[in-house]
Amino acid sequence: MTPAELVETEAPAWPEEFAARYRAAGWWQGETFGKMLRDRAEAHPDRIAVVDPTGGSDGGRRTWTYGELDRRADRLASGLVARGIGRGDKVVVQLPNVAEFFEVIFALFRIGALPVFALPAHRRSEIVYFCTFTQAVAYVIPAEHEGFDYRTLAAVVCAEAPSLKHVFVAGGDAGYFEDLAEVPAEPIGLGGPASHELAFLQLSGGSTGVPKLIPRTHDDYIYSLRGSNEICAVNENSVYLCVLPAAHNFPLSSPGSLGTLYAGGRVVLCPQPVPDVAFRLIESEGVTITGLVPPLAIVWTEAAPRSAYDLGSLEVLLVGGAKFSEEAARRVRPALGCTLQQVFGMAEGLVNYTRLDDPLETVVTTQGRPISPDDEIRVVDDQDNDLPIGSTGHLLTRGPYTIRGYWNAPEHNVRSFTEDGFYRTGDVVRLTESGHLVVEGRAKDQINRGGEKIAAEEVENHILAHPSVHDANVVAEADPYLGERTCAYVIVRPNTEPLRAFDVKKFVRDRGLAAYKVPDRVVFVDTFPKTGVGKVSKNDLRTAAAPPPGPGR
Ligand code: OOB
Repeated sequence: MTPAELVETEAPAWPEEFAARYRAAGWWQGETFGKMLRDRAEAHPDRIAVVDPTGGSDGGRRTWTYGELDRRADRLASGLVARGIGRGDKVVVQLPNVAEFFEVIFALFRIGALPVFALPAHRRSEIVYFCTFTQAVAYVIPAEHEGFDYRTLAAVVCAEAPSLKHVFVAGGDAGYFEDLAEVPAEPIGLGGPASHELAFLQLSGGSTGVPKLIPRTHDDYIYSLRGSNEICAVNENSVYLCVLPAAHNFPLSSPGSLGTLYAGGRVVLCPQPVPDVAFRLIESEGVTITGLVPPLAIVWTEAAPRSAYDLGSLEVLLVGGAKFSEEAARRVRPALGCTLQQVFGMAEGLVNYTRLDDPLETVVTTQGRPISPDDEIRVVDDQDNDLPIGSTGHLLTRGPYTIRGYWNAPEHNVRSFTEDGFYRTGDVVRLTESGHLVVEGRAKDQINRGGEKIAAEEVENHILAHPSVHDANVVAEADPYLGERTCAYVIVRPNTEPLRAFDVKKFVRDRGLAAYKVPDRVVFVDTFPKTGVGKVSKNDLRTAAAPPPGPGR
């Protein structure tokens, strides 16, 4: 099978009857990302598309117009094709918030090669998995970021992922690898993908041992951008500050940097999320809209009244990724002077927003309502029976930008989707009379650490690899800043070396797991509480984790 054919078969598509409906309704308009950038560049070549405040050769401000981003994408695409990268090939992209992120992804979109979006925090364990699972042919990294040398990581990854033929380094000394700046070549005509084909693979927050990959098409993702732009009033005058890691679905598309580029607006990349850096950029770049996870929103809200920077240009603050408390939500406008929009979204698709004209009570007490009239929402009990409005239950959803299955994961798909194609979100919600959703909890075995998702099973598997560990369970415990943090309960094997919490954390870190997945607290126990049928009761462990951190920390 050719890579292009694989693209069609590895990802469950929408049944034709649904696809036809979504086209007829005007949700899917046959646009691709490659064409979208070309159209904007032709319409307004000199308008600024991307501002990278520290990306210049002297570390100063660098801007790319739409015309320049378009030319760069064409030239890079051509150079990548010359290196054998073609349609359907996977390329793991692990870049921080730098302008090259957009050059790389639009070049790949033009070729019809698929970016696999990794986060800067990912390390050997995650990256090797993404590369081997997708048979990626290339890996794009910065030389260094936040004191970490990605070239060293790439050397290890290359040794373990034989499919990798290229490592491209964006910015800094490429060392043993290829400098991304030397790849571009004279543009060649590229056919590009069709709008119903896959655009990229996004990462799922995950609740299983290894992360699942989310196949998004041009049609479905661009619809989510258009819908988000309308709801958040993003237009050509918008200036979006990309604070969260650019590859994450929230800052990428809700409405995020891609929504802003779709609208012909300006994306400003924020190198660090701290108020001092972000507030300076809001003032100097005239930022109108940005998106934050709740812990950052709280820090910004506390810092703003004392800040000397003028935040007057900021019109909208989106907060999502984890539950934003009503109390914190109420403080946004008084402190930052802007309108709050809560966002409850998922990389698998469905995104809910409170609307700009919703009453304040709705904005501070709900997580919004879906983008599309064709987003189908079901709230069900444990047996999949629909519950009346106002009852709390499991959220199932289906719609024009929600995937019908994970990439290349038939056995997971049976569990994660109903037979008629509803995605089991794992979220426990309540629907209000006005059609807004309130997130009440979670049924999936995941920790939401301030918006960063951690699959308990993935961490447990790493802890279990320790020779002195008999058994391990990882659960969420309350954290005043992050909302949740991780607590690992560990049973040590008899007659082995004594273990300290530090040893467990170091062991997990040394196995190449992203730092945010390393347990915040490790507690040694003799047994785990059991449910009536003899399974480990994670609920009881969560309750046990409730007291403030003790000596195990
Ligand atoms: C966003 O996407 P993911 O894929 O990292 O995580 C999705 C999960 C949801 O299933 C839910 O459990 C949780 O994150 N979540 C929220 C939430 N927003 C996301 N839980 C409570 N309240 C919220 N407002 O996190 C994401 C994707 C697009 C836009 C916004 C967030």
